Amino acid sequence: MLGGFLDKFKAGLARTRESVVDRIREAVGGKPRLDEETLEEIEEILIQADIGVDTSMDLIERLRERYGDADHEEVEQGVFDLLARELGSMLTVPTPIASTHRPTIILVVGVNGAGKTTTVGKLAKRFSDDGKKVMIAACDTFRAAAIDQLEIWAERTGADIVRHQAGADAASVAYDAMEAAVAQGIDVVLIDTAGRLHTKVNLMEELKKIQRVVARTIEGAPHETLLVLDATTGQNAVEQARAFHRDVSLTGLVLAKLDGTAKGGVIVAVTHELDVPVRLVGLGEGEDDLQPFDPEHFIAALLGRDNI
Ligand SMILES: Nc1nc2c(ncn2[C@@H]2O[C@H](COP(=O)(O)OP(=O)(O)O)[C@@H](O)[C@H]2O)c(=O)[nH]1
Ligand SMILES: [Mg+2]
Repeated sequence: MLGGFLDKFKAGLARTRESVVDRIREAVGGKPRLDEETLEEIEEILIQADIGVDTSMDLIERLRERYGDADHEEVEQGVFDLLARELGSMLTVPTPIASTHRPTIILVVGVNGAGKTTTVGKLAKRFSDDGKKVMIAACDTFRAAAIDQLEIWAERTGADIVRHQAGADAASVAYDAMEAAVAQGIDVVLIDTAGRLHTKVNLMEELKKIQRVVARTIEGAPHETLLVLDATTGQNAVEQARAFHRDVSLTGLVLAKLDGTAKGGVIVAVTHELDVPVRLVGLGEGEDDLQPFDPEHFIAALLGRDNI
């Protein structure tokens, strides 16, 4: 099973790995030490993988200390060992997304197209497979198509869905979902939300209103407020996360679309620059393509190793 997770990470991070590993190997290419030019090249490669400028500079400093002055054997292997170790000390294993409360309320937020609805669908699958009674609240009332998309996920995963007409007040959908969840003994309620509102309502205000409604109805809710970030947007993800965290106080990040991007290093940047942990990663569009973020797998996949 663990092998399967690692394979998914490896497949998902293939593009990032190709650009990082192959290019570092080329830059180091049998040299006995890392001269300034080589260090600069490696820094450039790390920054381009969206590991973040500060983090990349820290890593380069470590490499310079270790391999900058005298000649060494096996520099190439040493560089990857050092990167794996340093990244390992930066990334920590997150708390799993659990359903410890009954009902557990999980609010999913993020900008348009980030992967919110897909993440809600995948979470519904995960909890249903675990034998939990799952309900989905369709609080992206902005477009009818958004509600239909969620309906398909509900059908696929056997989850209940609470929906109103397009254009309805999102907070009232949330309220109805809370009442229904309590009445029906639901274990987990997943709240899907809109990513953009160009009407009179401001997105953050709407999300705060949903949080208030939920908090009034269920003790301690929402138990999780997860921000879904599109990994392909690289550094922009960090800015988005800051803005959402300021307004709706996040408990975790979901890095969606980690597959098919060469910017997978962004996980390191968000971890380094924010105090919100990456809890889950999306490694594809399928219902089983959501994985808990495992730093060891991530590093192994990023650097093309079997373990760190
Ligand atoms: N490759 C890939 N595509 C994803 C992933 N998550 C979401 N998507 C796709 O991204 C697009 C937008 O997703 P959606 O969930 O509708 O975004 P939302 O607007 O935030 O609700 C859809 O085509 C999804 O299939 C992922 O982890 N990997
Ligand atoms: Mg959506």
